[in-house]
Amino acid sequence: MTQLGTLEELPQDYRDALTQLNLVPLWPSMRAVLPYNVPTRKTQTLTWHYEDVRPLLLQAGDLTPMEKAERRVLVLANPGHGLENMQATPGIYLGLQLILPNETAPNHRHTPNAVRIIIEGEGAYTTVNGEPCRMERGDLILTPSGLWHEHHHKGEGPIVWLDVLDLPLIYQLEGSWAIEGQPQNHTMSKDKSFSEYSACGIVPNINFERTQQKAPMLRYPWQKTRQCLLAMAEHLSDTLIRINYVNPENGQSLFPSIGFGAIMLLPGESVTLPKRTTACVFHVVEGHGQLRVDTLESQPWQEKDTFSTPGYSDITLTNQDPLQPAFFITADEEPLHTYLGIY
Ligand code: 1HN
Repeated sequence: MTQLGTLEELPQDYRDALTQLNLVPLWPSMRAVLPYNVPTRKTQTLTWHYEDVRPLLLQAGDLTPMEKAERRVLVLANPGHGLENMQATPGIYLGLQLILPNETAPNHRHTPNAVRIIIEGEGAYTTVNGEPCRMERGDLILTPSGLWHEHHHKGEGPIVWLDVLDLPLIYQLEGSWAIEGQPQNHTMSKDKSFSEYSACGIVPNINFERTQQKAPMLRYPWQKTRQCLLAMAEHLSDTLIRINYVNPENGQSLFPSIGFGAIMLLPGESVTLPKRTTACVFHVVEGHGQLRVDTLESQPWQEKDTFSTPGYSDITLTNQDPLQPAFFITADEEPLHTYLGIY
């Protein structure tokens, strides 16, 4: 392993001549972009504790009316990527969004894909291309690239959810843009998780068509995911209880850019996850415990917290409740890594 030449070793007039022509010598930066054995990761292991963020989010409700926000969000920005870049991981944006009773976040559509994970509140729904998706704790509501979406809140008290978008990726590709729209009309009374996709392996006998749509199912109710994890846990002892959310028509990830999943930890259980190349974010739906990443000091997590972890790291999750299981919803860049052949 030879020591590569540095910028400082080059004569100043040579460096100036390069700069003049928008040229950069590779060798001084070679190891920075191509380190040996393990990639450079800017993603820091970091927990956003909901009890810390919630008061500031509610304060935003007082400070900024919906008309001045369009979307009232506090972004969970990983400082490793620079706060202003709004990245939780290289390709994932996270934000906590607040809507107060009787407010509406106006209709628009855009190129980035989004999923909302509902954290608190009742009585809100997102209308996606005419399909009203009820929002309940732990549900995933999809607004795929290009689909109209607007949020309504008819309940009492605030509604808060976690937005997960592939915005950093689409923005870097210079492909991020939006269109405003008129308020939507509902084309059905409930979303398709109540009808076409209410049960695995069963479809309606009439008016059901296989579809090539990007996301045929827009709402993934938490209660179904939870039941599925509990049922798996009864049959699979000694394995990690983990599921992937998929498109019900083709079994692929919800988006090409971001994969979603859920994990269940048995009471008192501690698991080290299989090491993976992708960074990952975890949202705690239920439970409390500790997170350990590589040699870092353990960090506590509890219900409604969200944390990020870099790829190529050893992640150990411990459920510290002796009686209750813990549940997480996860988002990662696995689909992209697989597509690119780097997973
Ligand atoms: C967006 O459209 C929403 O529709 C939330 O609720 C967060 C962050 C960046 C760009 C678009 C939403 C967003 C966003």
